[in-house]
Amino acid sequence: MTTFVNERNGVFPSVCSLDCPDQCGLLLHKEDGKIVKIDGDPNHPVTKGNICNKVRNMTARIYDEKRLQFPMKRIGAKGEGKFERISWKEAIETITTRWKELIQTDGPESILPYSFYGNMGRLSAEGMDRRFFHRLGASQLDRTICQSAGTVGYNYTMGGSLGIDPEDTIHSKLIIFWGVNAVSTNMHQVALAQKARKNGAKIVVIDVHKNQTGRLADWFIPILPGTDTALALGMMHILFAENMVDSAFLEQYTVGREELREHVIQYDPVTVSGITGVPVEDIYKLARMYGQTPPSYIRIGNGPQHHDNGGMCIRTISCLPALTGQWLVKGGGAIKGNSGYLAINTANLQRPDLLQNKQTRVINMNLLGNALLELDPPVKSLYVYSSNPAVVVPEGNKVRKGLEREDLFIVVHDLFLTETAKYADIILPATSSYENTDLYTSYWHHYMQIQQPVIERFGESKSNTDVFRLLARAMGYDEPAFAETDEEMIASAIDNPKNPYLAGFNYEDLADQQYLKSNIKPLFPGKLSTPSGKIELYSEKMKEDGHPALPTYIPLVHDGDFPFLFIPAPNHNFLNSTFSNNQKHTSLEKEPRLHMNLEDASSAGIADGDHVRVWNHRGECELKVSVGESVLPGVVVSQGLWADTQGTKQLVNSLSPDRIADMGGGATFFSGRVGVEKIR
Ligand SMILES: Nc1nc2c(c(=O)[nH]1)N[C@H]1C(S)=C(S)[C@@H](COP(=O)(O)OP(=O)(O)OC[C@H]3O[C@@H](n4cnc5c(=O)[nH]c(N)nc54)[C@H](O)[C@@H]3O)O[C@H]1N2
Ligand SMILES: Nc1nc2c(c(=O)[nH]1)N[C@H]1C(S)=C(S)[C@@H](COP(=O)(O)OP(=O)(O)OC[C@H]3O[C@@H](n4cnc5c(=O)[nH]c(N)nc54)[C@H](O)[C@@H]3O)O[C@H]1N2
Ligand code: SF4
Ligand SMILES: [Mo]
Repeated sequence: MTTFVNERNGVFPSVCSLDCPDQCGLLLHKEDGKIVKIDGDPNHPVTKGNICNKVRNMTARIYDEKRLQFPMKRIGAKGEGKFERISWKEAIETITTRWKELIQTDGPESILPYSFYGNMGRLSAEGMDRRFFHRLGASQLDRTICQSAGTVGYNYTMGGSLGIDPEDTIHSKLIIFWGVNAVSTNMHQVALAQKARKNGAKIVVIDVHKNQTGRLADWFIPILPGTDTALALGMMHILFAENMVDSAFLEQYTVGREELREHVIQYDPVTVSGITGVPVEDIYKLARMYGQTPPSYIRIGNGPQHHDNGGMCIRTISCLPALTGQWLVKGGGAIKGNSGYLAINTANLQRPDLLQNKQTRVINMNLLGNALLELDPPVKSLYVYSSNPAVVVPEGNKVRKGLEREDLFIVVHDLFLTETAKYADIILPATSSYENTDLYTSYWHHYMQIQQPVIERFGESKSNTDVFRLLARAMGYDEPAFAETDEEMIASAIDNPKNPYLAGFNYEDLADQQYLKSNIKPLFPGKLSTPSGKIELYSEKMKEDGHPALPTYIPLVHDGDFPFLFIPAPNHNFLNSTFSNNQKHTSLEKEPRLHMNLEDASSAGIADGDHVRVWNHRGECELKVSVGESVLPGVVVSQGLWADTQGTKQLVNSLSPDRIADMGGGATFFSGRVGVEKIR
């Protein structure tokens, strides 16, 4: 095992553990045992030494005086935030004693793990934890909060999370950022696009908000939320009508081209303009640009799929490159997500066999509020790690009401006393990723990376894998799966005979080289994992699953008679709710804002800088308004998951719906409606 912990001074390789597609290579500068500076690793083939401000300022977070150092137990009311130090021994005993009782009285499914990718390390996020809860027979969590609707939609068309190599996008001549705030959320894609632009490429941004990404576009196209499917269908209408499709590609590599050609006749530009708010002439201009500018590349973002109709939307957009045959051109095609290339051996890692074929219930993480308040038989214990559900989950008021339940035994493992941790009975301190060994696989670029521990564990903090090893021992689980070291877990996870892109990968090479690129090859010529082996413009499978077989625009669900569609998107200096409790990062971000169109503001008597109440049938927030032209009339946008700095008044998820998207059990954060009024 390699570790740099004992070296007091020097520069050590690392990888960014945050849930961000770029997964940068880092260099940690150590002085006297502490990290004093974090840089990008110039040797990383894609991220090339550049990193974002969030992580440049990461030392302010990992050495924040608020960081948790010891296990604690609650001594105040739930949510109040009063705790007292206890030992690890007492913490583990309290947890496992309660769980053993619950297993006797209520059964193992009364226990629910709740986690996401607060640390993208595969061992931390889905390793020993999964083994443990499988062995216990706990309720299973369906981890649907992020990209699942879009992933399922993309898979109907393309058969897997496979796009192009982002390194090839420097060859693109047209780059469409479609519902992705790439300047904040995928900065190295922007750097590649800028390179392409120097060679003459045009950058088009399609978004509901002219944010920093829209501002750098050659052409920004504002669109009404939840209507992108219609825009893509309008483009198809014109591509077919004006014969800009690649018939040879369609014939060889797709199914359903004739059905699609007939089907899109109804999506004429006038109709599509009425739905999307995009002017007719712009729909023509976009379609012609797309049809006549090879190589064209679409970076498909998470925004359009966080809607009621999000799965179908991504399914539809992902048909476009096939129409123009872009998959055969270097720098042409799309990326929604690329995790398929680095797919590891999850059976080895997560050991679902430890469930012994028990059919335990599965709970959609977007429905946490319902799960805690309404489920029968009830959830009696919640174990939260690598996630902050009190802030990030839709219908936040329901979630927090559920967390308040006196009979719910809550454990939270985190680096900080998050909003969620305030409700815990037991709090466990977590290490930062720089203190652990872990395996990282990007969902955008094609590199696998390793983290070896660089600094000592902070206080008495422990990694996710170590906590689950302790819990397993205290529960009396003696399977060898719980004795494996982190290195053994990485080695067996990399060994995935089912994934040809990882052929030949092994632990030794990874530890030695730090970065390993998957053995990618172009998708075409080749056979996809769709039922037909081709790109499915028409999908029989979708019909079986209850969806229209052809790409179809389905309007958002009616969400009450409130005048505005409310888009609570991520911001630049936080990562979801991470950093919202670090002074350095909040001061960079200043304060949460509500962006509102000038027309709407004037008719409501609201001026720039006013404080407004934003409300609906789910809850309310108080925000400061930015009046301008960055959103269309009828749309309001707030960026960032601000933690509770002023009571619950800035928790935007108090307003977002917990309806489930059309596919993948996905979230619909951006399909809620609100009213806005000035606070006098
Ligand atoms: N700085 C920063 N980086 C991050 C994150 C963060 O919080 N902050 N979060 C990370 C995570 S977990 C993820 S999943 C990714 C997400 O990153 P992105 O893929 O960029 O997704 P979002 O930021 O959710 O939304 C992208 C854009 O979609 C727009 N949008 C909303 N609804 C619609 C619509 O109906 N149509 C169109 N065309 N646009 C729409 C929003 O205005 C926003 O600009 O970023 C990761 N990186
Ligand atoms: N309104 C609105 N809500 C959203 C979104 C949105 O765009 N708008 N985006 C959604 C999306 S895409 C996502 S992915 C989710 C993300 O939601 P979460 O996964 O909850 O993400 P974070 O808020 O970053 O919280 C991660 C937590 O994990 C902790 N953590 C970090 N590393 C470790 C570790 O190694 N061990 C343990 N035990 N803890 C650790 C951090 O300190 C932090 O408190 O939010 C969703 N919520
Ligand atoms: S958050 Fe993203 S851009 Fe910033 S250092 Fe991490 S991987 Fe790189
Ligand atoms: Mo996400």
